[in-house]
This record gives sequence, C-alpha cells and structure tokens, in this order.
Amino acid sequence: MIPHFPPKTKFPSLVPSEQEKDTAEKMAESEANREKMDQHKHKKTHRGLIALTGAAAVVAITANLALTFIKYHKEKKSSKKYLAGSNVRVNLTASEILKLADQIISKSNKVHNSVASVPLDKVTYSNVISPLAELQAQQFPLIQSCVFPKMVSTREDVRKASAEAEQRIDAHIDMCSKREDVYIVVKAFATKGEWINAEARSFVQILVRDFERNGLNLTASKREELLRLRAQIDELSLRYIQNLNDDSKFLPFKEAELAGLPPEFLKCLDKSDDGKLKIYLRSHHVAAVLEFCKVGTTRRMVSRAYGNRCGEANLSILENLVQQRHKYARLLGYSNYAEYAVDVRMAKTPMKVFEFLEDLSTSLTELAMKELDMLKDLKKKEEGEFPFGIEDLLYYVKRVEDQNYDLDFGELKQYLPISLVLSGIFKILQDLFGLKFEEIAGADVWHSDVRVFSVLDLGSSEILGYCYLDLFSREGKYGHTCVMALQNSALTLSGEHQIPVALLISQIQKDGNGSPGLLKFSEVVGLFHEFGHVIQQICNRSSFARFSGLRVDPDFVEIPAQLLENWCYETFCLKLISGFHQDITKLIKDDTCESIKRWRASFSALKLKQEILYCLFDQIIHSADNIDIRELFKHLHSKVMLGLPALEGTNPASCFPSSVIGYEAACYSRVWSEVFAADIFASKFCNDVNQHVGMQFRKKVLAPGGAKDSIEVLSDFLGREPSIGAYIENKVKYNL
Ligand SMILES: *[C@@H]1O[C@H](CO)[C@@H](O)[C@H](O)[C@H]1NC(C)=O
Ligand SMILES: *[C@@H]1O[C@H](CO)[C@@H](O)[C@H](O)[C@H]1NC(C)=O
Ligand SMILES: *[C@@H]1O[C@H](CO)[C@@H](O)[C@H](O)[C@H]1NC(C)=O
Ligand SMILES: CC(=O)N[C@H]1CO[C@H](CO)[C@@H](O)[C@@H]1O
Ligand SMILES: [Zn+2]
Repeated sequence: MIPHFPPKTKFPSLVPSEQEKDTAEKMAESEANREKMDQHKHKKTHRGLIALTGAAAVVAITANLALTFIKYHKEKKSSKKYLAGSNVRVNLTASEILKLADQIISKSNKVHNSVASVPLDKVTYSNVISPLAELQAQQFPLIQSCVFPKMVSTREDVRKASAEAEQRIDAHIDMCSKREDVYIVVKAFATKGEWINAEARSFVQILVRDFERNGLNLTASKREELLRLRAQIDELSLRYIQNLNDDSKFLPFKEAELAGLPPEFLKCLDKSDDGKLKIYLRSHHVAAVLEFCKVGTTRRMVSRAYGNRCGEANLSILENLVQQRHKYARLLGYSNYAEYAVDVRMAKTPMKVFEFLEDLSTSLTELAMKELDMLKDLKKKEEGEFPFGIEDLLYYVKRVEDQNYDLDFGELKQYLPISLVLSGIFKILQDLFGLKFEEIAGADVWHSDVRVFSVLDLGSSEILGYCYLDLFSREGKYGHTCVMALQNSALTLSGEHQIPVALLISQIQKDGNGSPGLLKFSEVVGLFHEFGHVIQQICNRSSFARFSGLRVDPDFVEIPAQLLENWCYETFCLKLISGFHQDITKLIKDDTCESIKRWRASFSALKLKQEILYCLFDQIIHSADNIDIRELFKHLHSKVMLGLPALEGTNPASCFPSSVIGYEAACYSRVWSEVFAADIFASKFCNDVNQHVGMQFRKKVLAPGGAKDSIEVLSDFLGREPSIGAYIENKVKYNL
C-alpha cells in the first residue's frame, strides 16, 4: 500500500487505485481469512491509505508461560535494555520463532480445551471468560513477536520462519474461531448474562458475535453450505482479479498523439514494429496519459480501453459474486450482503450509509458545479467545442492547478529534513495531547536504524506505552507503511495493567550518503497519519486485549489518523516542522503555507463526487438483488457527476476492482472517516493548540475500550452527533 500520495482524493475510475497494486498481496489471504484479517489489518481505499497490521490474532497462553519468556528474555539479553512491561521479543532467530509459535499454539489449545470442558450448568465469568481474555492479552505480544519479523527482519531465513509461523498461527486461530464446543460454553455464559461491567458485557457479546458470524449457531447442513459459498466467493474473486491483472493489452500511438507527456516518460516506452509507442493498460501508464496528454482523443481511447479491460464476460463474474455474497449473508440471518458487512461498523446499517453519501453528494453539488465550469471553460479555450468528458477531468485539473498554485513540491522538500519533522511531531503530540516521547537508548532492536521510545503522560510521568519506529526503506523490508500493534492494553488477572506497544513501519529513503534526508510533503502527511494510529494504540485503556487495540470498528479506526493529517495544512504546524536544510532558521514561507492549504481543497468537490459515485454503486449492488449493474452505473454516473455521462464502452466491472477485494459494501468507509475527522478538527481544534481539548480527546475518544458504540464515543466528545457540516464549510472556504 503506497501511502499517502497525493494526499488528496484520487479519481477512482480513471486513475487506477493504489489498491489495485496491492491486489496480489490481498488475494494471498483467502476471503475467509480476510474476514478475520480485516479486523486487524486495514487498508484504506483509493488513495494511499494505510495498512495497519496486527498480524495474527488472538490465542492463548497461561501466565507461567509468559513469565518463562520474560525470564529467558532477561537472562539472555542482559546486556540489552529490557522494556519494563513489554512482552514483545525482538530479533529472534528463525528457530526461536518457530518454537515460540508451536508453544503458543499448544498453550492455546490447552486453554480452549479447558474452557470447552466446563459443564454448561457451571459456567461462570472466571472459568469461561477470564481464561479466554487472559489468553488473548498474554499471547498477543508473543504472536506479534513471531509475525512482525516477516516484515522487517534483515535475514531471509528469519522472514521465512516468521511467515511460516504466521501461517501456523492463523490456521490455528481459524480453527479456534470455528470450535463449536467453545462457542456453546461461551454462549451459555452470555445467556446467563452475569456481567461484571459494561466493558465485559461488550467483550462477551463480541466473542459470541464472532462465532456466529462464522455460522456456529447454524445447523450442520447450513454451516456446510456457508463453507461452500465461501469457497466459491474466494474462487470468483481470484478469477476476477487475475483477469484484471493478466490483461496485458496495450494501445499503440504515434509520438504526436502523445503530445504533452514528459520526454523522460516517452523515452521509456516500448515500441511496436511500426515504430509506434506502446501504452499499456497499467496504472502508471494510464495515469500519466490522463494527466499530461494534450490530445483529447488519446485520453478518451486510453480511458475507454482501461475501463473495459476484461470485456463483457467479466461483468458476469461480478454479478455472480454479488449473488453468492447475498446468499452468504442470508444464511447468517441478514437480508442482504450490505447489512452483513455494515453491521459491525460505526454506520451500522446500509440506510445510514446511503443517507450519509446522499447528503454529502448533495451538499457538494454547487461547489462541484463551479469547479466543473472552470474546467469546461479551459477545455473550450484549448480544444474548441468538443464536449467535456469524464476522461478530461484529470488533465484539466492538473492544468488549472499548475496555473493557480505556485507550489513547487521539490522546493518544499528542501524545508523538510526528517529530524525536524519528527521532533515537530513529538512537540505537537506533547502540546496537544500531553504525550511525551522519550527515546530509550540501547534497547533490543532488529536493525540499527530502529528507534524505541517510551511514551509518557506529561502530567504524571506514568509510562503509557512504547513505540518502535522503523522508518527507512531497506532491502527485504515490507514495502508499505503501516502501524502494527505489538502489545495491547489489558487488565490482567493479577490486576496489573498491561501497556500497549506500537510499531510504525515506513519506507523513507535515505539520501545519497546514507544519512536520513529530506521528506516529501506527502511523506510528512503520511507520518502524521501513522502517528494518529500510534497514539490511538498507546492511549487505549481497554481492559481486554481482544486481538488488537487497532482492531476496532473499521469505520472508526481511521478517524484519529485522518484527524492528525489536518495539522499538516496549518501554518503554525508547518513552521514548527520545517527549516531549510542548509539553514534551519529559514522556515517555510507564509504564502507557501497558504498555497498548500488551498491546494488541498482544489477540485476536491469533484473528486469526492467521483469517489461517492463508486461508494454508492458498491452499496447499492450489495443491498439489492437483480440489479442491472451496467444500467445502474450509467444512471449513477450522470446523476452524481453533474450530468457527465459514463464513458461509452466502459464497464463498471473493469473500473471497479475494489468491490471484490475486501471492501465490498464498505467503500464508503474512507470518506466517512475523513468527513468525521474534519468535523472533529474544525469544531474542536481549529488551528489552535489547546491541550484541554486534546486531553478530552485522549480521555473520551482514544482511551475507551470496546464498551461503547463509536458514534456514542464521538458524540460524547463533540457534544452532539458527528455531522458533515464542518467538512463542507471547509471545502467552500478554501476552494478557489
Ligand atoms: C444466529 O445468530 C445471528 C446473530 O446473532 C442471529 O441473527 C440469527 O438469528 C441466529 N440464528 C439462529 C438459527 O439462531
Ligand atoms: C540480532 O541477532 C543477531 C544474532 O542472532 C545478532 O548478530 C545481531 O547483531 C542482532 N541485531 C541487533 C540489531 O541487535
Ligand atoms: C481499545 O482496544 C480495545 C480492544 O482491542 C478495542 O475494543 C477498543 O475499541 C479500542 N479503543 C479505541 C478508542 O481505539
Ligand atoms: C469469463 C472470463 O473470464 N472472461 C474474460 C475476463 O477477462 C479476461 C482478460 O481480459 C479474458 O481473458 C476472459 O475471457
Ligand atoms: Zn490509516
């Protein structure tokens, strides 16, 4: 997942989404697994959103096993600094990883067996729920210790062992999540309903819900049917994606037909026998043509071919997929797939999603119309009377932006040395949220670039958690940016509070001399985003580890991250994190700051409308039967896109890969979290650093466990329900 560039919404239909590049990786997980994976590994749609991995999930361990590990850890690594309260083990060898994985599995089996053996008339909180909760809390850091080396280790044998361990652990977890004997006991306790407190109740409900979403309350024959459907859905998804990926078609063009594209780009293109240049229907080729090519007919041809990559036939795969998903959801007691998908999210019902999308779309219409008129005028000047089409969008947006913004991102980068940006981020987190990052020298790590911090509460100096930063790219390292929970907040049986540990992985390039260099603006935005996830993990005060602190409601988990992005566009913040690299007393200029802010808003209404179009399409096909997918797309296109028709000859199955690869009926989620993050920012933080508000945010939004609904949590903080108002106002204010 290439994160955050550009930090603005992309045009999903025309520019292939980042998501697409990630397809292979995604499909590596079967869809059955993905259900589970989704909850701890989330990836944003469309733009470079992030992967948050919490690798494998829950299992179990007894206290004495954890203690053995700690002792072992202390003795063997006595020269290294031991992080008090962290059970995360770093820099394990390949054989240690595999051994640990097997120990984890065997302990987990023991605990599950023991829970399963409790007679149904003897179930209590302490013989059913506590052992499972304790197991999750204690095993999570050990599981992560097995799994994260896959992403960051410098040694191939370690990465392999780690991948192998992950497979074994995932298979084990999958098996546990389908254990009927355990389900029956848990359900018996849930039915008795003797709750210790609201958080415990919600924990038990989630345990039951997870089992039931796996079909455990169905009859054997229905459960079999469920498995069969699941396999079919996986197989169809795979075919669909393979078809898109395998399409190696290209279009040949004369050089004149590609006027406007950068010469460096043209130089790299393959040539056909008759000397024409080949444009492959691959994202980077297509994006370049749509953004730079002056020739309208070329843009249209490329756009149409890209939007019809797999031809008519694959439309039927999509139709078939949607039907199987509906059947799957109905077996589980939902009336359609969207209901099933949205049920576990903040939005709760497809109806709420529709309302949200419709409201947003309507509120953006006026602004989008103004933006579109501007583009139409420019096209008329440049190309005469040809009607403006959807394939012209990117090109003219780029032209207007070049004319209107004096923003040179290469120049901007000179003002963003990583050391300043990082200390600026720490300063902001301290001033805003009362969080102090203190580096720990000499802690155990897996590479000399990795830095470890304790995160303290500024007021009390209490250690809230730890954070590992592994920022620079290197060979063999995971190619994306993400935050991974390594240990979660939990209250242990002995009454101790286990503190959270987070790992931030990014791909920043060192400069030519191998020293930490300068950051692109997009990378700065990316770092702010990731730190939003870090503080969400570190500030969590839940009593239950439940798989991962970042395994929260997927509509909610991006909100803190999106919230932090907002500061990147504030003048005071830009000044705080910047300094010309050869003379750091020279800060970014005021008018550059102003341009950045306006640039963020430019054409955002149109871009968002286009994203909304896909979200609506996704939600509708997953909410109803017998939809004529092609007609629906045409209809929605002109309705949402201010009368611009869908390009003749394109087919929604080709331009909409995300609907089948893990986001079905949930595409809205990215827009959702961006809008509500903007609401929080505008109504509570403005551009002022106010620690009182920041502490309230920590206390009311970041700290709670899973006891409350996300909507309730936000309403409590805002003093009202979250709304789209602030987001729209901001767009209007900073638009051209
Ligand atoms: C199974 O559980 C789901 C979710 O709790 C519920 O909607 C459904 O009615 C249950 N089905 C049966 C057969 O009990
Ligand atoms: C990790 O462990 C290996 C030996 O297993 C050791 O050679 C290496 O120096 C360690 N790396 C770090 C960064 O401590
Ligand atoms: C804190 O972690 C718990 C357990 O994973 C989760 O249920 C809860 O939603 C998290 N809270 C926040 C605010 O992220
Ligand atoms: C049914 C099917 O798979 N149809 C087509 C999907 O797209 C690929 C790639 O273009 C074609 O080869 C298939 O025939
Ligand atoms: Zn994120």
